[in-house]
Amino acid sequence: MSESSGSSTALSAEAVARFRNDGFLLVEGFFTEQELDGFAPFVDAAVAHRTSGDDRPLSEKNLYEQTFTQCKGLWEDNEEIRPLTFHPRLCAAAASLLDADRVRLWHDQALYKTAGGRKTDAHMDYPFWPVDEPDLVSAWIPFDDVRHGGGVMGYVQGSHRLGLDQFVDIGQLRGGEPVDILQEPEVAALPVVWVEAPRGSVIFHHACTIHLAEANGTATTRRVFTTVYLKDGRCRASDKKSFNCDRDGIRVGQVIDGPGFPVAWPRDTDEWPQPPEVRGPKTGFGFAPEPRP
Ligand SMILES: O=C(O)CCC(=O)C(=O)O
Repeated sequence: MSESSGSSTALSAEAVARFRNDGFLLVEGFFTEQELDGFAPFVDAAVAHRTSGDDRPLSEKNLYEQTFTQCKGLWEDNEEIRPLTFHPRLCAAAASLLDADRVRLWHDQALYKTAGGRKTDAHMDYPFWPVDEPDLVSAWIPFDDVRHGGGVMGYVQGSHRLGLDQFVDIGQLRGGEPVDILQEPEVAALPVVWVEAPRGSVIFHHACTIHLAEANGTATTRRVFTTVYLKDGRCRASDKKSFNCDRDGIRVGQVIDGPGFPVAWPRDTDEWPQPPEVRGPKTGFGFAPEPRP
C-alpha cells in the first residue's frame, strides 16, 4: 500500500499515521520525471568525481564497499544537487513525519549499489548518530524503478517502536558479516516488508526502523539518493565521531545547529543554503571534497 503525493500538502494525515505505525512509508509519484531527469545526472557526476581513480573491481573491494558506493555531503560541493536535498515538499514531508515545526539537514548521500553489489545488512541508523532523541527521518529516492532482484529495500514493520538501540556496524565489515539483528527474538517476531519502489517514489523511514536491502542481481547500478532530516532543537548526545558535529564545534549537550546542519524547512528565502567553509576529505565514504572543476 502506498501514498500518492498528488496534493500540494506534503502528506495526508493517514499517511503520517501509517508511518508512525509502520516506521516506513512509500510515497509514489513524489517526484516528476522531469525533476528526476534534472537531478540524476548531477548525482551521477558527483559520484563519478568522488570515486575517480578507484578502478578496483568489486571482488577487490572490502565487504562494506561491495554493499554500495556511499558518497556523503553532496549538497556541499554540488550546487545543482541543493534543490533536491532541500526540495521544499520533501523537507515539509519530513517535518510532518517528525511532527516538527522546523527541520534541519542531518546529511545527504548517494547510495549506488553497482551490478553484483552485495545485500545491505540489516541495521538501524540511530545508533550511528550522536543525537539525544531519535527524531530523524530518512528519505530514500531511487532514480530508476527498483524491483525485486535489483536491491529492493526491506523494513521490519514496527521495529522503531521496540526501543532497541543495537549498533550493527555495517561500515566495518573487514572482519566478515556483522551480527544479524533480524535474529533477535523481538525483531524476528515482526514482519520484514519488502518495498519495490517505482521511479518517482520516495520511501521514508524512521531512524530506529530496522532496514536492509537485497543484493543487486541486475546488470545495472541501483542509483539512489538519500537525505536525512533532524527535528530542530535536538542536542549532541555523545562524543561518538561525527564529522559534521565536530566541524561545527558542537559539544556534547549542545543544540545541533550550524552551517553543516542548515534549516531545511521552513525556509524564508529562495536561496539554497551555502555549504560550510571547511570541506572534508575526498573519499567515497567521507564528506565533500574540493568543488568539481
Ligand atoms: O540503500 C541501501 O541499500 C540502504 C539504505 C540505508 O541503509 C539507509 O537509507 O539508511
